Amino acid sequence: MLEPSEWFTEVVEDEGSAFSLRVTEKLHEEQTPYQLIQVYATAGFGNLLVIDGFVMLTSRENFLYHEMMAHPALFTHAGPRRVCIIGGGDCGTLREVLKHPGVESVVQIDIDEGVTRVAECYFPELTNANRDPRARLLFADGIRWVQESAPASLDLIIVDSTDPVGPAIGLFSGDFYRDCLQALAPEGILVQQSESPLYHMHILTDMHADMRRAGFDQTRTLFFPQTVYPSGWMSATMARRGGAPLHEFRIADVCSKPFETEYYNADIHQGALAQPEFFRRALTQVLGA
Ligand code: AG3
Repeated sequence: MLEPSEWFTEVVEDEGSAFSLRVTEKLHEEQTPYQLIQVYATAGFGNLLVIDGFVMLTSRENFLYHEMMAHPALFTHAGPRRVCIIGGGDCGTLREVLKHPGVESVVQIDIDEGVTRVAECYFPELTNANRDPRARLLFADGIRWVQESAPASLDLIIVDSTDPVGPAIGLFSGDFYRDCLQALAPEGILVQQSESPLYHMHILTDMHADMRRAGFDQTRTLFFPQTVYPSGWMSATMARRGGAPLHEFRIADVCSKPFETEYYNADIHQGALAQPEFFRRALTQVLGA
């Protein structure tokens, strides 16, 4: 028998599944005005960040998610200079974006300052680029910030949020996508974490449909493994109005990128663009041919 107190478990009731990590110590617990933040030390995955009972990241594998939230979109855009990250308080996505020398400014807007303070303490490898003069950290409502941002002032908007429950719910909506579109410059790209293709097809198809209705005429989902989120399979969805097709990217620049990654490279990017059959069928049904 497992001793339950030694394991952190995230249960997905609807799917009859769960994922557990053996924990050795609870390092932190804090109820912020927005959510419950917990940090555990684990036996095999380094530190574990949990928000409202959902696994956010571990020291060991967060490169998978953070690299795939940042680099494919950055290398799809012809020359991204002005980037904003909605959510992302742990700063893992920010760190990846700052690796791009062509990026001139990154504004990160997370509603909960508590996440960043906890990351500074327990995941310093994610926050150690924060003093980069190109980075600006705001703790505010990202939906309002995008609404109020100057038209055509951004090249890339990355939505690195929690699941579409709690504070993140408004980030999965047509109104938010419309505001993103007005904030994006021509050729600008929106990329958003879009959950598991195995467990959350409805979130994915709704997202594509809502993005199209908001005025983006191209949407494209990237698939990648994610070892600690429900089902182990994750996705991110890009949207753009006009511009080159979203399955084209600066492959030569990826091959000669002046920085290191753990997972991302040109083959991975190409592979992440491959569309599973069930996914293709579901999208055709929702969007038409
Ligand atoms: N953002 C995506 C979290 C999704 C996890 N869902 C879950 N465990 N049910 C993570 C933030 C990392 N920067």
